[in-house]
Amino acid sequence: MPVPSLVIGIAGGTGAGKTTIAHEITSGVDSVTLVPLDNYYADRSDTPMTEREQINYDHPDAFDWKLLREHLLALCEGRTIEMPEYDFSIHNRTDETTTVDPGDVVMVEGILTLHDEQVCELLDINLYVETDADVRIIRRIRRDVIERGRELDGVISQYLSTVKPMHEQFVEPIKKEADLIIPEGANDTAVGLLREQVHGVVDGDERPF
Ligand code: UZR
Ligand code: MG
Repeated sequence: MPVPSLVIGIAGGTGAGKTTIAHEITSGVDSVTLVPLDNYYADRSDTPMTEREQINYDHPDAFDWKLLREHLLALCEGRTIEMPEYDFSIHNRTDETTTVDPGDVVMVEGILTLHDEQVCELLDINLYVETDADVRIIRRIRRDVIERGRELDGVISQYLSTVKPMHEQFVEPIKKEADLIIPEGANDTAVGLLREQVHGVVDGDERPF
């Protein structure tokens, strides 16, 4: 299988607009492989549910970096992977995996995408999406309460006890690893410029970076 033309990493706080940016800058590209960092939360099959509920999912240790490195390297070398599938309602991987082929563009997207040095080495473009904390918490509440059916009180206390402090400690400093910082999530100018570059590289133009 051909190797990807471009490998992009997108980091940034919860609710910053990472997933939206990932889709918008690659819209119109024929083959895109999205690698959500959420799918690389560590396997918790041996941890009881009551303990799983207490885990700090915003800390780098919550992720299976080894598997992500292996999978990203495989995709970069043109190999197919069996991607784990994550179920937020059980705070664990499901028993299913998805067979994922390397696309022309590969995008890794998640709060701490730029945390791991070896992952960063495989990326051509490192992006950090920066959106105000008030906007992010509103989006997070909307997503968790309306789409994921969680209790408002639980979402707020999780935000204050782990999401916010971990953001300040680990997510925010990741900006240093970024090539570009995109303000206010999916802003049209930044998305437009990135889309142009992505399409250019996919169409065989010389890389500007
Ligand atoms: P995004 N998360 C959960 O709420 N439950 C889990 O089982 C696993 C992760 C949350 C995680 C983080 N934190 O803020 C968010 N908490 O998913 C990252 N607490 O996802 O980048 O899509 O916002
Ligand atoms: Mg997202």
